[in-house]
Amino acid sequence: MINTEFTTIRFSITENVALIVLNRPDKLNSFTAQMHDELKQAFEILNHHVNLRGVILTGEGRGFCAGQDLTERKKLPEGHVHDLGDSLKKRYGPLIQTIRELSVPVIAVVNGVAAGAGMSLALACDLVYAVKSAKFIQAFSKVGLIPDAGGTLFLPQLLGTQRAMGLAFFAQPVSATQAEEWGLIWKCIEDDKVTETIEELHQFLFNAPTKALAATKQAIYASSSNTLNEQLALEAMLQRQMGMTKDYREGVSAFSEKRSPNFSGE
Ligand code: T3D
Repeated sequence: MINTEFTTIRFSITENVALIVLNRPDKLNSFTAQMHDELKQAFEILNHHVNLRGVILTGEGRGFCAGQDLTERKKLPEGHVHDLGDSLKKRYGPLIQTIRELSVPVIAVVNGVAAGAGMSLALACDLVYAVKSAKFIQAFSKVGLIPDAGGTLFLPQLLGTQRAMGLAFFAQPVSATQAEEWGLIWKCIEDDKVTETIEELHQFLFNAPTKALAATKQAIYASSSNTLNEQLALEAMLQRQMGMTKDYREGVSAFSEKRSPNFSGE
């Protein structure tokens, strides 16, 4: 087991499955510069970890993540402003891209409110589970901002233009059950099932055909900007690679031998 010491997150890798816990519960795990730095370091470790099988992301306490810590954006002396574009380019953008491009599944278990960039962070993950009491809030307009950290792409892709626009304009909370009905998230879970769900997802990721899931992720994300011909070509290229994996050979043998496959992620 790898357990790296951080302050604003907890980070561990067990059986090649990583768990990242956002850990500023008193401030609903809102993002600070330090949290961004620590997440960047954690994902660098993951990018170099051999035979990584997957990542689970959750939050400590009653919130998942309340977006940017607004106390870091206090009023500056006359003539000075915070360069939010710089913050997005240097911190939020790279984090979202890293999650999307990581070559293993990243699954969010949203344990409480996800607001602003905290909601975008959840939606950047490949699958989202959320406790029934969780709420998703596009809090940006309340502070005079636009949805960011990928929000203006994730929302219309998942919900269509009207719902995306309504949520962004009115910053109206969406319950986890509504989010599941709308297809914003994969599944709602009972509030007391966070630990159990994380354990089940750990087992799933540890036993999964990792390369196939990674290629699935790549193909599904590519589909939004591809033509059908391009997508068919991408599927052929990726399936050729899958046909050469140990997991494919194991899957076919297990089928023939009428037993469960024992995938190694190779
Ligand atoms: O700046 C850039 O780099 C650009 C990028 C921007 C990205 C963004 O995310 S902008 C949007 C920022 N987020 C928000 O505007 C959300 C602010 N928070 C809230 O609206 C509410 O806290 C919630 C609706 C999320 C939850 O409400 P509630 O009533 O359950 O909890 P609470 O009492 O408001 O919060 C609990 C504590 O967390 C409280 O601290 P205290 O008073 O007990 O010491 C509160 O101040 C703190 N907290 C919550 N969200 C933030 C926060 N502190 C700093 N920043 C926050 N975003």
